[in-house]
Order: sequence, then structure tokens, then C-alpha cells
Amino acid sequence: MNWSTLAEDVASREMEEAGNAMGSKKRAAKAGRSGSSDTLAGSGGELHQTASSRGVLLTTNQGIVVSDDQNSLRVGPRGPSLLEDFVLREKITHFDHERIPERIVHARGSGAHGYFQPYKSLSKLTRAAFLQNPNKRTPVFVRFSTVAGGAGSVDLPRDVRGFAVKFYTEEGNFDLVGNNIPVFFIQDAIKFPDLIHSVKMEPDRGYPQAGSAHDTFWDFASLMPESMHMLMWAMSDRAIPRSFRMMEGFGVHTFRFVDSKGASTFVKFHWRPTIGSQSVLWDEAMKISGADPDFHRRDLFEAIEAGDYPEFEFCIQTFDEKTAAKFPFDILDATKIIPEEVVPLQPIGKMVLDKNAENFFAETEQVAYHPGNLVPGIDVTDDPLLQGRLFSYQDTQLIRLGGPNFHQIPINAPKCPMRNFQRDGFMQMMVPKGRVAYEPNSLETGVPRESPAAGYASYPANVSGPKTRTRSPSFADHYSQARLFWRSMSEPEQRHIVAAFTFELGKVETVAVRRRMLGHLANIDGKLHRRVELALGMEGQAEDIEPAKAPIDMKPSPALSIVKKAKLTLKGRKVAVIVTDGSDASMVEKIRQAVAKAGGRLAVVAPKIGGIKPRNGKGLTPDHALAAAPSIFFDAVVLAPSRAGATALSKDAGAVDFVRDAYGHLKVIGVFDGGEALIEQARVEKDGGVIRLEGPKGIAAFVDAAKAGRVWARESKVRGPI
Ligand code: HDD
Repeated sequence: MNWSTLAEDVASREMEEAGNAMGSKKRAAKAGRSGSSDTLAGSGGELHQTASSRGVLLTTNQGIVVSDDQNSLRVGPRGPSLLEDFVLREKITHFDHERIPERIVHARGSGAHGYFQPYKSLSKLTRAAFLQNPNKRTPVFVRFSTVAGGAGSVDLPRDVRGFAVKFYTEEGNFDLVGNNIPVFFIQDAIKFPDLIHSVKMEPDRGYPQAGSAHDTFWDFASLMPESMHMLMWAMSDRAIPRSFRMMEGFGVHTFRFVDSKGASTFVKFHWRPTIGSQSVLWDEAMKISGADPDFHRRDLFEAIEAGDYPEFEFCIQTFDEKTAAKFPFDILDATKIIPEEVVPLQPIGKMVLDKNAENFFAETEQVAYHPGNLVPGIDVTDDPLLQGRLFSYQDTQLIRLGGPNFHQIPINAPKCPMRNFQRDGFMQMMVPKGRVAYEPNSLETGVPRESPAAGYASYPANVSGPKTRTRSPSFADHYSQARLFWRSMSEPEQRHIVAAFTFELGKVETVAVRRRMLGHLANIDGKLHRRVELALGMEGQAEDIEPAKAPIDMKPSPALSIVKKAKLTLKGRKVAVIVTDGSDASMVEKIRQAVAKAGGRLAVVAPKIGGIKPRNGKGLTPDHALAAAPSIFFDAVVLAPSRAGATALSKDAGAVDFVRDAYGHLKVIGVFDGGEALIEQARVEKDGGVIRLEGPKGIAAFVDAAKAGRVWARESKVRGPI
């Protein structure tokens, strides 16, 4: 049967069903905005998303049934195509316009739906309706992103990650547009275009993509002492997270909570993953970028599909004006944190991501966040970075989404009534009724009116002063918190920071830029500076940089270290077991159960994807072929080939690399049966992280070791001194 006959056949068989689809279309129309997802949100909106994607007959955008979607209209079977072919022209035109401008920053992102639920009422601090009732769930849409790379770039460059949450509250949308790092590179929004131009690919040569390891970035950063604290975070493990599910999120700026009486409290927002934070190693990140550019996107999607829902605890730090005045830094300066040891975090609720986006473009790409999307009870402060952001986001969406009606796109539309007298514009999706499109009015009743009681009221902060372009002297300390961060790290984390600076500055061609950065490192901490200059082979070459304000020594904050507060768990983690023909299937089953009991998932990796014949039990169906599943994809591995299987694998560079990488990336390695031969072939040392699974306690010992994460003691042996 050729394609056109098949299409006709399907069309005629499904004519009847098409009638039913029309029926459901009518029902959707009746349901209005609160009804089926087929309708577009919006008061009085009569338009519906076309049913064609769910109906049975293929139609044009005008609803005309297409008779042949395989052949364009032409003169005779071999003649020229006809311009009158409206089906072809419409299809190609639409295709030609499929791409919209990608975000200038955070172009690569992955999204998911979920809900937020508070633990208790926060009425003492804020009147925000979604924070009042512990029984109420508020829908959310979250988008995680990298910053510098384009939409098609890889998931694991060294970069900040965006952590943007849209709360669809009963009082309208509240967007918390944060990052996985609690500070920022710059203090004033006017420097944002410069920062981004410096980190993006260099304009003359068009590279590097998605990476900060190049001259323009370090040139700019080294001329901006205020970026030093953020640079320490960006060079730390925070910038190479293991998963979106395993990173913290921060609102960065100081915001205000406002209660029902109008009293205000300063607030900083934090997200904490319930399964703990974890990062990959830089060598792993580079390899993952090649082996699976979608590593984080896939991980998020698959975890949600598997019902292993990412969860984040929402925490706040609150303080009043008096306390703020006592800090040795300015709470309006986005390059500073308030250590948790000084103002503890209060957990106030939990966010669960339980549904993947159904359509990447419609939802993840078109979602439009804006820090100015605020609800009554939450307000901004005068942080000059935040103030500039309040302009930028709305502005960028106008060009990115093509006009002023992007709030009507389903992913952006509030889930509460939205009605006003704004009219027309590109892509108006609603059909507003009536004669009155202005306010005040008296010609119609039942039209929307303002409400001083229910409406958003800005906190009436007192402001006065001369108009000026000055940076407050209270923003002048650029090194104390960079030092605090460095001194709060564990030994492996410090080692990674040194290695990251060495890698990044090693890519910088201009010697003066490297010297300038070494000068800043000397101001941050003498040991840090010494280690980086030695690793670069640039002893004694640091430029002398005079701090605008002498740094102070702050008490180290263990909460800043991922390693120090790591959770001993396999939850959300993946363990691989390598098997071959003749492997022990019952052992694999026992390992699977033990890993699952600890909250992890076991993936079976075999030389061939088609299946293996174990020496006992039925067949074993692999999840991955070895060639497509290097050990960088997993948190711990078990080598359980048969002895004959191991002999064959020993000659396979992929299998040997699997073991070497697992070892080099400090993973716990379980060994069973022929696994011993593989270990020998890979020539890795049998240290405390290489565990034999034979014996009554073998599997339990492996799982316990894997819960602890990486074998840090091994690192100095495989990476050498730095
Ligand atoms: Fe921004 C996107 C986070 C400073 C201008 N930003 C964007 C996204 C995140 C952040 C997570 C992606 C949202 C999404 O997934 O669609 N940005 C931050 C944080 C900042 C910050 C935490 C500092 C604390 N941003 C910042 C400044 C400006 C911008 C100072 C401009 C003055 N940001 C934008 C933007 C983007 C954006 C150009 C690009 C796409 C978009 O807004 O929707 O307007």
C-alpha cells in the first residue's frame, strides 16, 4: 500500500470518530476558561487550540482536511510544482517560521510541572495567599538552565544554572527567577550586557560555545573586583551539578515579605533538594558533554517518568532593618550572602515536580519568567541589580515571543481570572466583548474595577536623595566573602577550585589577564593564590591589586560546602552492573533489590543490547549496551561478568575505560565473579572503594559505601598534587 492510499484508508475509517472529536470541541467551548485543556485561558476567550493534534483527520491551519500529505500538487506525475498548492505553501511557511529567537542568556533549559505546598501558615510574615494554608497546593512550572550556551549546547559546561519557578497562585503568578548560586557577578544591572558579552562566544571568531574559559570573560571578570565572590562559586563544584535534582536554588536578592497590616520583613529565598546536593568531577563533566549532551535534561525527564519526583524544600532567611544594619555588608548587594550560621534557614514548604512538560516548545521554550511578577505580600528591594532586572525580562519577552500578548500563552497565563482593558496587539488570542475598553467607565456594568483592598500595594518604603550615578561605599568589600567561601570548603572542594582556576586561566592567552587574576586570588587567600600560581607555573607574577576595602576574616560557614553536608543516600542515584553471557542472574537480582531499597536504580549494562544468557535464572534484558553507557553516567558500578565474559571484555577498550573512569572518578566499584579480571586489566589499585560482593555482607558493604558517594581519599592518587 502506498502512503496516499494508506492515508485515505485511515481517513475514511475514522470519519465517524472525527464526528466525536467535533463533539468534544463543542464541549470544550462550553467549558470556557476553567474547562478542558483544549481551551485557551482568558476571559470570554472563544478560540480553541486546534483539535487537529488530537483528532483523527489531518487538516490545514484553516481546518481543511488534507487529502495527500506525501505529494505536492504538480503538473502530471513528473511536471513542475504549482504555486496554487496552498497545502504545501502553508506547511512550508509555517516550518520556515518555527524558530523563535533564543534567550540571550539561559537559552538551554529543561522544564517540569509540579506543585508547592507550605508546611504551615506564614501569615505572621506575609499576606501572600499561597503561603497561608498548609493544605493548599499551588501549581508551579520550573525551568532549569545553563547561562552562557545556546539552546543546542551541552548540559554540563562549567556554568551557573538557572532555577526559575513560576507559582500559579490564586492571586496571580509569582515568579522566583533564581540561580543555583546565591550571589551574582555584578552589583548593578547596567553591567549585565558587558558581563554576558564577555562570557558568550567571542564576536570575531564565534567560539567558544558555552564556556567561560576564554580571554574575554577573564579580561572582564579580572577588571571587576566585585565578581570575585561569584567567581569562587563558579569555579567550585556548584557549577557542575550531577543533576538538576541535586542542586540548591537561590532567589539571590533580598526581597520583602509584607503582612496583612503592612509590616515588612526582609527575606532571602533558598531551595534545597531533599536528596542532597551533588556534583560531578570536571573530567567527568567534559566526558559527559560528549557522551550525552542532554545528560541533565534526560535525567530530569526520566526521573519524573519513573515516579522518582524531584523535591525541593523551600527555605527562607528573614531579618529586620535593625539586624540588616549590623551586617558588615549591604543587604542590597547581590554579591553577598548572609551565612546560614548567622541567620538560620527556616523550611517553609516543599515543591514536588511530578509531571514532565508535554510539549517542549509550547511550555519550556515559551515560558516567560519575570522577577516583577509579584503577588500581594511579596515585594522587591532597591538592590540595583534587581531594579534593572525588573525592566529587562518583560522587554526581552516582547521580542522573543513576538508581541505583548505572550501572557496568553497557556504556560504563561495565570490560573486565576485575568481581566483588564488592555487590548489588541500581535497574537491576540482572546475575543474581548463589549463596548467599554477604558476606565473609568459607566456605559456597562460588570466590567473589571480596581480594588484598594485586594490589589497589589507596593511597600511604602521611604526614599530620598540626590539623583546620582554612584556605587554605595557599603558595596566596596569585594574579597571578604570570596575568602569566606574558600575557607568554608572541604579539602576536595578546595582542590577542585584550584584545578578549575588552573584550567580556565590556562586557556587564557593574554598573560596580563592571568597575572591580574592571580593578583585578585592573592587578595582572597594566600594559599589559594600560591596553589594556582604553582599549578600555572607563574610563581611571583601576580599583579599587585589594591583592594577598595581591606577584606575581613569571617567565621567559616560549613553550610557552603556540598561535601560537608552531603547526605548518605542512594536516593535518585544510578548504579550500573556490567554483565555478560554466563553472569549470575540471581546475584544481579539481589543487587537490584539492595540498590532499590536504598532508593537508587540499577541499570544493567551488557556487551549487546539484545540480551544475555545468564548461568542461572531466565534471560537478562540489558538497559544499555556497554558501548553506549560509559561509567560517567552512573554514581557507582558493579563489575559482574562471567569469567569467560571478562576475558572477552578485557580486550575491549570501552570496557577497560569503563573501569578506569569509574576508578578515576572516585566511584565505588563492586566486584563479583569475572569482575576481578577486569580490575586487573584496567590496572587500578584495589583500595577501600573497590568492594568484593561475595560473602554474606558483600552487597550491604557495597551499598553503604556507595551511599557515601565518592571515594575522596583516592583523589590525590589519581589526580596528582595541585
Ligand atoms: Fe536574568 C533570564 C536568573 C540577572 C536579564 N535570568 C534568566 C533566567 C534565569 C535568570 C534563571 C532564565 C529564565 C527562564 O528559564 O526562562 N538573572 C538571573 C539571576 C540574576 C539575573 C538569578 C541575578 C541575580 N538577568 C539578570 C540581569 C539582567 C537579566 C541583571 C538584565 C539587566 N535574564 C535576563 C533576560 C533573560 C534572563 C535577558 C533572558 C531570557 C529571559 O530573560 O526571559 O531578560
